[in-house]
Amino acid sequence: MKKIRLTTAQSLLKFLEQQYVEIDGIETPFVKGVFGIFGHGNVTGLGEALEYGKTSLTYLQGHNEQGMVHAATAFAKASNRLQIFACTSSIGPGALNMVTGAATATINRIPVLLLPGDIFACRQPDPVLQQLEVGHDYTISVNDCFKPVSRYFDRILRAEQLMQALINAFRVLTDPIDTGAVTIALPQDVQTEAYDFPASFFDKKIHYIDRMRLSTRAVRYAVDKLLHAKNPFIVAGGGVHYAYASEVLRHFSNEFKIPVAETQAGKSAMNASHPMSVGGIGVTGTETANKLAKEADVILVIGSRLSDFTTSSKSGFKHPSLSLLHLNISAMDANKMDGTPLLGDARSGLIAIAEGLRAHQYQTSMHYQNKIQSLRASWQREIDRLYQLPASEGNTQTAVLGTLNQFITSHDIIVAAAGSLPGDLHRLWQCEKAGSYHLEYGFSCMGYEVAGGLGVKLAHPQSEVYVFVGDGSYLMLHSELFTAIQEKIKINIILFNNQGYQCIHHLQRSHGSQGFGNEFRYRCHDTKQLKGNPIVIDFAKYAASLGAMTFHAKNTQEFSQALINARESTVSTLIEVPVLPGTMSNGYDTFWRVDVAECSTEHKVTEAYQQAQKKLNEVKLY
Ligand SMILES: Cc1ncc(C[n+]2csc(CCOP(=O)(O)OP(=O)(O)O)c2C)c(N)n1
Ligand SMILES: [Mg+2]
Repeated sequence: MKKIRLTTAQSLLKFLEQQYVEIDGIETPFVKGVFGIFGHGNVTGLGEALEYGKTSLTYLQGHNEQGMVHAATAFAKASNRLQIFACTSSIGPGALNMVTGAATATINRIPVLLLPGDIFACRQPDPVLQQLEVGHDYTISVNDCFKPVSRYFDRILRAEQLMQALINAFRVLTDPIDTGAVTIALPQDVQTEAYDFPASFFDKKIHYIDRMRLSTRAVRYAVDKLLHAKNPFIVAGGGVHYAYASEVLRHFSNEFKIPVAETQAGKSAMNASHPMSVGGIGVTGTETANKLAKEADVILVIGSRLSDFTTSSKSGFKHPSLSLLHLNISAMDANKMDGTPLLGDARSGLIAIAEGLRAHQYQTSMHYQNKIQSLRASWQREIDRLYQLPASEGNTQTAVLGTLNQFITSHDIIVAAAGSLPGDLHRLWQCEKAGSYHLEYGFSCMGYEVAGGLGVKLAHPQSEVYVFVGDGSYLMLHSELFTAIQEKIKINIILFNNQGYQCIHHLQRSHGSQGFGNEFRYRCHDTKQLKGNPIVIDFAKYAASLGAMTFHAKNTQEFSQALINARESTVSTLIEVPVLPGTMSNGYDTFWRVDVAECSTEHKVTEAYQQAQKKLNEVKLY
């Protein structure tokens, strides 16, 4: 047997280069590169392998470990999970900074390979700098925190273990059902140890992503349910994108005249101008979608995790004899809310169901179609109203979005994650091209936005990328803006400055609070609360100091000009727009369960509690 003598770190990189995925006959090299921040625990291990190993993998320097994992996650999501980045960190805090990123990837079912450094396997330098000492169990290190947030976890205690670990890691990373963060903890001594690896371990390997076809029984069942439906309704989730089913779905809904609503992950599967597109569903959904969902007798959920935001905390689907069908490759998702699983991928499943419906020349009634059109028209009027909402004292958030929606083209990609923007975008944003809307709303992780913009741009260098971010999220984490500047990878940041965590401020005030702890104000001496003057942060100056081209845009005119200048810029840009707090849009025909204190000295809280209790009666229990 031919052998190659390499360190664990060197062999790991050599293996990564040889992994490919293939879907529908198209082959893609799976690992694009490695993000890293060095320290003890990786600099002399993986660091040496990256420097001298003649690897073809791109190395990018990260600037916050969480940020680099978000960038890697956004890259993989924007690559439809066909390409990933690995992330290497030092031990201790460097490693743990990746845990939130790991959870974000896992919850959104996005592959990312994490390679945290770990304490010495030989245990001789003990305790090493940054080592957690667990007196009762010496097998534990901080990296055990990755276990619940990883879809696969391993720790390499001997070089030869790497082979089995990597085979498992790539099984999970390339599995569309099971994918998420994969963590291979690499003790710092083992990274540097050499082993005679069999040469065959480094042969090219293709991971085939075969489409899961619906059984004929399942197709018959779905067709029969839809044929007997009066008000059928489709919910399109992220699975539609991953299965490349957007075109098929657009044809399907048009042919049978079935309305399609989208989850945050599914949005842009339909084009907004499509006559059967009814926009976002659920807590952040449109009035059209939520009204239709309430009355639908058959709901076909395609590729969705069916989170509480989608189901309006299980109060959104109200038909007394509702049939809930799940077209999904994941049995876990397909059984949610006691629905009927249709196990198959979105594209082949829709094609099979369409054949069955076509044979019966099925279409929904004219009455239903007219209703859809009239709801669509009234929602368009609401979008127009919100997109032009004036305010004498400044900009409303929805009007700023209106300007953006007009300026941004279908070749551009928008990125957002947390705060009040995801709600407004899900409700109002009109997109035409699949993949032009990139929202991280599984974890809604503040700090994803800027890093996510970098990841999306790495996947789509030809597109102009626009990051929409609140001041709170930006303050929390924007380190990868520096990475974008360093790498001359241009992203555009639109920073909505409303001086606080305003969506939470809004949420608490609608549940009996006077407003507490959410605005960016100085502490007030009298009340001892954060009720003093607002704190003015010059975000444009702050980003300019990193090398970005920046703009302050006080009004629509300045904003429109800044957008034109930003588009022409070759370096990353940041446009800071002041927006009035509380000018986000509200919910339409929906409910989000946020439990309220059962007893309180404040009567507004007890009132809110009573109201919430009433609403709970509408929630279906499973
Ligand atoms: C990492 C993280 N911490 C806390 C939260 C809870 N949270 C959700 S939105 C939000 C405030 C966001 O503020 P900002 O980015 O300024 O957006 P705005 O609500 O003002 O539009 C908070 C604290 C979160 N989603 N993620
Ligand atoms: Mg804010």
